[in-house]
Amino acid sequence: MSLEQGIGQPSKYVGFDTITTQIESRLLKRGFQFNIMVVGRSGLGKSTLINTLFSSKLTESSGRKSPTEPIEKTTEIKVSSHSLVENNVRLNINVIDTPGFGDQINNERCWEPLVKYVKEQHSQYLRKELTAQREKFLPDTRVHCILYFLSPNGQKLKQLDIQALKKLSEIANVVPIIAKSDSLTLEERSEYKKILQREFIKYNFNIYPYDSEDLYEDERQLNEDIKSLIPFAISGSEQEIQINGELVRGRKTKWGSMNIEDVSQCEFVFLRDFLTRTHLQDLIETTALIHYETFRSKQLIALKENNTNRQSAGQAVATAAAAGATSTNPNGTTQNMQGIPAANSTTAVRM
Ligand SMILES: Nc1nc2c(ncn2[C@@H]2O[C@H](COP(=O)(O)OP(=O)(O)OP(=O)(O)O)[C@@H](O)[C@H]2O)c(=O)[nH]1
Ligand SMILES: [Mg+2]
Repeated sequence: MSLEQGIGQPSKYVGFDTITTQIESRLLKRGFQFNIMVVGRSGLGKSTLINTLFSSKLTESSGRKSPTEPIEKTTEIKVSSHSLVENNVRLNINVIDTPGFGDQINNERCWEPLVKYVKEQHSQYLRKELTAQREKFLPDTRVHCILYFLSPNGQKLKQLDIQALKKLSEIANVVPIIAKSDSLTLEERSEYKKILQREFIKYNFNIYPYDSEDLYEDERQLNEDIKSLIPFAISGSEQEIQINGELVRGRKTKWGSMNIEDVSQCEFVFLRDFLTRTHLQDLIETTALIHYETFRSKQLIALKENNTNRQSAGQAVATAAAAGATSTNPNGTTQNMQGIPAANSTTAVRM
């Protein structure tokens, strides 16, 4: 059988070019899911930034309303779900707010619960995907983006941040940011940025966005521009203040006021545009096609190997039993129906 191929134009209008609108209306009906996690040391403004990013109150930050109020910390992984609508597009956002680390007596491996959380979401998705009668649209709780907060101290990375960044960037899209950048002068900020960019190269972190053969020239250029900006130097604020008679999101101090949306003062707007206007879909897609796919193939290969080992051990037991030897269980591990280890939920997750 031969297959002839050619590109041609139908002699009259057929209408399949409307497929893009058909896809769009279906997607609009379903809405989009975006899961974002904030990670970093205590008190760097994680909860505050999340509220600043999506212009609505999404998480409780510890910003005090009066000096008598105690400073509240985020003490466990908290997931909150929100639905935002803009021009008919519904974006469902899960914000994963995490306890700030670094202030315990022993900070060793304090990022582990976060790594475990990310992997658990992959594992849950895989188990749902493998059930015989799976849902039409699997609920997606996989972490699409991790905003990693770095202290505005102008120094090289500390051991804790090196290890956390290494571990997290292996399993998710990590975007580092310089928190509370209002505490740095513009010169300090640009110097600090260079130090951090050199550190990222030195430690070979897999920082998002990634190079890919599939990118068009303009996308490649955009990614290069973004990479030169990362880590974004940002400030957050939940309050609106008056600057030149206008109400803006900003911070008012004894020395003056700053408008966090003013790009000459901080890079918050670049971060927001990057997350929402240019890379939202890519963050979601990269999570599915790279991070989840890597997890999935590792799990399935391990499962296959396990089954092969079990079979050969079973055969050995049968042979031994036939020969009169005592039998032992060839595999001591507990597995569910598909053999995917159940997510071990010792992490406190409040939904
Ligand atoms: N100067 C300055 N202060 C900020 C900024 N963002 C937040 N803050 C203040 O820093 C304090 C801590 O903010 P949070 O958002 O609760 O910090 P967090 O990282 O969530 O803290 P933990 O949950 O304890 O880890 C609050 O008083 C905020 O008002 C910022 O960009 N600049
Ligand atoms: Mg917090």
